[in-house]
Amino acid sequence: MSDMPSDARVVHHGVTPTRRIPSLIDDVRASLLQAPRTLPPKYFYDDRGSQLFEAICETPEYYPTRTEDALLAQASDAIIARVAPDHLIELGSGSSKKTRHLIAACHRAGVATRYWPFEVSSQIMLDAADALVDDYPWLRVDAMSGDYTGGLSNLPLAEDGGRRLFVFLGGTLGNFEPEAAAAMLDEIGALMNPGDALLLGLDRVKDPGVLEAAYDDRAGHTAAFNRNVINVLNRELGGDMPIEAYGHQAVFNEEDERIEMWLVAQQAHEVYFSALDAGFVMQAGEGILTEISRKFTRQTIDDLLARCDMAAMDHFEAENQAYSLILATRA
Ligand code: AVJ
Repeated sequence: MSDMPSDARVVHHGVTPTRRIPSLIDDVRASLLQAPRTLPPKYFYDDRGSQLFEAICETPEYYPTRTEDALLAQASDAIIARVAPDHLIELGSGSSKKTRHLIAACHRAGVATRYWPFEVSSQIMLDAADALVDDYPWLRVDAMSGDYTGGLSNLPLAEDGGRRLFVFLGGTLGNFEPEAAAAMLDEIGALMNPGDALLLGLDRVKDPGVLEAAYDDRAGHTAAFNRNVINVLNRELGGDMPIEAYGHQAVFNEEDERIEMWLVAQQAHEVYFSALDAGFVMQAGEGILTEISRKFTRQTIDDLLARCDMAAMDHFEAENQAYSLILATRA
């Protein structure tokens, strides 16, 4: 595989949303000022929140990240042998730590793929891209900055007929309600030509005790991660939400097969946001749903794919069916 001059090897693209992405003020007006109170989980990830998430991934209880990483290390050669992608397009690539398994497999197989990370935190993405092109002299990275909840149809993907492998890891699709998850897969499907594939990482249903512990680790990182969103609201909206008045709760909702993270008011209090010139009264015991993390079975995975005209061509499972990597194609 021919080496490329370094300077052309990381290209940075800004991606314009195809639809308006609600602002924090929009989301607070729409879903926090009145009951039932919810907040989209994307607001967890300020600098402190991202640090806390890294700490969560190191806890003994939170198994998804390390389990997916180990499964990728095992399955990457088979995935690359099956797809041999000309383009590897990743949604929410973060630090691309896990994707390295796929790029290393391309290297071993002599597949000179082109890597297209799509990430909202540009600096993390560009730093990862620089490290990758240092390690793989043949690799070109087209780093796309933007928010995938704003739509995918503006992605500047090469229209060269090359085979595409879309990658969506981390179980993040589990944070979407069923409708939104299907809409997301439909958008990815619209960019898939015959022979293209999607690699999806999804967490599996298991013992509720194991699941609840994974979202309420003994070190308290998840509780701090959850409560940190109050700091985000107060800082960004000039709020006076009393963080000490909120407890962290993680419950496995058996009916919907999902973890629910809640901030629960320990005592009644008023909240006011100067940026909105509005507020609300929290009752003692009242909760704010700050994240859902859906857990899947083989059946619910196949149902979700079928609903989006996709089907699994390969399904890699971790030990005890603890986690799944699905290689899907358009049906
Ligand atoms: C990274 C979004 C997949 O839902 O498991 C970790 C985030 N929340 N602990 C998940 C998270 C609480 C995580 N995702």
